[in-house]
Amino acid sequence: MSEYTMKSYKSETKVTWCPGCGDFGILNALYQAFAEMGWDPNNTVVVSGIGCSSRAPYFFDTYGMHTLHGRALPIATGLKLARQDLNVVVLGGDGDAYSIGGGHFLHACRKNINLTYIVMDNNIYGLTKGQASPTSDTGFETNTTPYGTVEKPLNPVGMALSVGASFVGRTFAGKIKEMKPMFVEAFKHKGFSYIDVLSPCVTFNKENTFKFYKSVSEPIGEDHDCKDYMKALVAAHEPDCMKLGVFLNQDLPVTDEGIAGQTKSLAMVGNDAEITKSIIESYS
Ligand SMILES: Cc1ncc(C[n+]2csc(CCOP(=O)(O)OP(=O)(O)O)c2C)c(N)n1
Ligand code: SF4
Ligand SMILES: [Mg+2]
Repeated sequence: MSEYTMKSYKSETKVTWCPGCGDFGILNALYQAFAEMGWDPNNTVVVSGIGCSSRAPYFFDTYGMHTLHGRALPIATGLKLARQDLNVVVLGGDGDAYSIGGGHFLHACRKNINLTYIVMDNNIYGLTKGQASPTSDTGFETNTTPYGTVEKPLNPVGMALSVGASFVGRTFAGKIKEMKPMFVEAFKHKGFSYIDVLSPCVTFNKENTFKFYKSVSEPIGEDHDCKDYMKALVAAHEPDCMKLGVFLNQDLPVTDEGIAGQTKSLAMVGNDAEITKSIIESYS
């Protein structure tokens, strides 16, 4: 039995999200999932970028880093490479993840760093009061698209799969009971685990509501084989609905472990000063 409960991870900082925001449900499921993992708060770091959702580190009584817009993943990657013993969870929004942070997202998937990335996807920029994001639906009217966005939305689950993520899931903030076990599964996964959570912004997005997400989503189904990459791709591109569940969960080589192995063998061939000198010389 873990000595930690949900309360062990809750900070005293007041959660300033709007009443009814989908992010509340995700936060609660995360407290529960941390408790189930039995993670020591002193050994756990929540990293975020910028956005309403990215305020999350303040609400955890763990270590936290509220970083730069779109830069949570590279910072978390550096942290994990330096301190493999830490539990690293990255949180943020769809703008942070898929727009300004899009380049980092695809490389994090590819590199398979041993951390978890949970995106609170509300199809809008919430913090800056309602601009279209990469996941906004075509025709969606926002401050930046007053006549409706003409672009096709990004399919983040399909993208993560296509660039090599080893664990890919999607859930919905309205499914409180389903979020926690999926988060736990992602935390237990060795490598980069990524979950897109449909999370209504009740203030600036009147289209993608709890009712809307419920009507357009359905479970991926118990017969889905999450070791089968091609089946995961097909499910991610289902034209008529958004599938919810774990699309892919595969064991692939993990970069932070690989790098640790290389550093260890370098240390065996010479002392630190010689290695540093040779690195500096290679740049001159
Ligand atoms: C470099 C930089 N560009 C733009 C901004 C302004 N900005 C702050 S948050 C944000 C978008 C937030 O949207 P999202 O990541 O979806 O988070 P949400 O607020 O919806 O949870 C933007 C554009 C910024 N802070 N820094
Ligand atoms: S503006 Fe939207 S995303 Fe931000 S706290 Fe309010 S409901 Fe949530
Ligand atoms: Mg958003």
